[in-house]
Amino acid sequence: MIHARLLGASLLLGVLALAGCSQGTSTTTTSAPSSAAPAAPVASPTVSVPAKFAAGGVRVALVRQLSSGDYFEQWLAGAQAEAQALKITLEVSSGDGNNDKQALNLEQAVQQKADAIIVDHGFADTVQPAIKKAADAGVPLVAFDVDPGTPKAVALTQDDHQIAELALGALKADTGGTGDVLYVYVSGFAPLDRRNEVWTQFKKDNPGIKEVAQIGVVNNSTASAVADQAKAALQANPGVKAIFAPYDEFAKGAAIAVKELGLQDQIKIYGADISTADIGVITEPNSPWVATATTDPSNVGRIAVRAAALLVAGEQVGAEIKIPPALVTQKQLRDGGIANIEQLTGAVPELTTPDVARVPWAAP
Ligand code: SR1
Repeated sequence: MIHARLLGASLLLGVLALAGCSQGTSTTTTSAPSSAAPAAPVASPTVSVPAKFAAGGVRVALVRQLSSGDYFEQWLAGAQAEAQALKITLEVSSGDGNNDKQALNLEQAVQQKADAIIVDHGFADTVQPAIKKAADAGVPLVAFDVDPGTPKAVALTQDDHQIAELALGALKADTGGTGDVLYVYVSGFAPLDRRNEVWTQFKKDNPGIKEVAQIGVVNNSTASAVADQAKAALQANPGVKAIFAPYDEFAKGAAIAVKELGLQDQIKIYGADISTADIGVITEPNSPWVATATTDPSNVGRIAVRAAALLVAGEQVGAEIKIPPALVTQKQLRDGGIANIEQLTGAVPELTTPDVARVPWAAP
């Protein structure tokens, strides 16, 4: 902690903010990362471990809106792995899609004195009041994929505009910029809203692209709900040749629908996110899911915990951390014989970003 300031500005690319205390509710977890979390590369720490971390006395509350689905499971596995590496107790709660429950969990986290809070997704109107309370009380905050409404919280995002641009670039290359497209979207989720901004502009820039229908649902079984909606929409719009589904649960649902209708030769899917299960869907014979724009979700979870750790240590962190995605194609996965996330991050090393929110007293 003492020497970290010497390294702060030069080591951290664009990170970090403040300090404090609080806790979440429901499930309490620490260590024991799942097998989905990739091991961190080995390197030497450059400064001594702050006493509170060395003593294992740091508690970080992770307050989630959603927890089901590959993306959220991998993200949590990464956060848990990083917490274990930094000797942080990570106290995890989830609203399970219930925004009032998430707001209550956040209120409780503010009342119970943990050292920092990470808010993972959420709707602005339900989480911002408690975030403001925490920020005013000096609690260090990291807000992932939710507008915290205050510059006192570090806003962590994936580059959602780029995610949409990469996926739509692939869609345009394959369709020649013309054709009927089915769009999957639910408003209110900050990352989906940002991707939607790009889709809106894309349609203006490509008048040959026609959005014939918009579907979408986010719940505990998003993929199967989207599959049902997509089947109905595709039956009503037989000319569709592409589906823009910028969330992996959307893309998985769309793929189920296309396969059940036997339309694999006519329709291609352009998605977002990745998991080992997604790689299986993308690479299976005759799969319509041909491209996905993505970060490594577990890497993003790791970054959230590192940013919180830096704040607890009193380091300055930039107001925004934005993680760049990569485009992953079906061809690339098949040609490279890539069957899981570990192989993917080996083949696409830019998906791992150890210099973002680097903690100088820890091995990266
Ligand atoms: C319901 S919001 C789903 C998105 O959150 C994360 O940003 C993931 O990329 C996912 O697509």
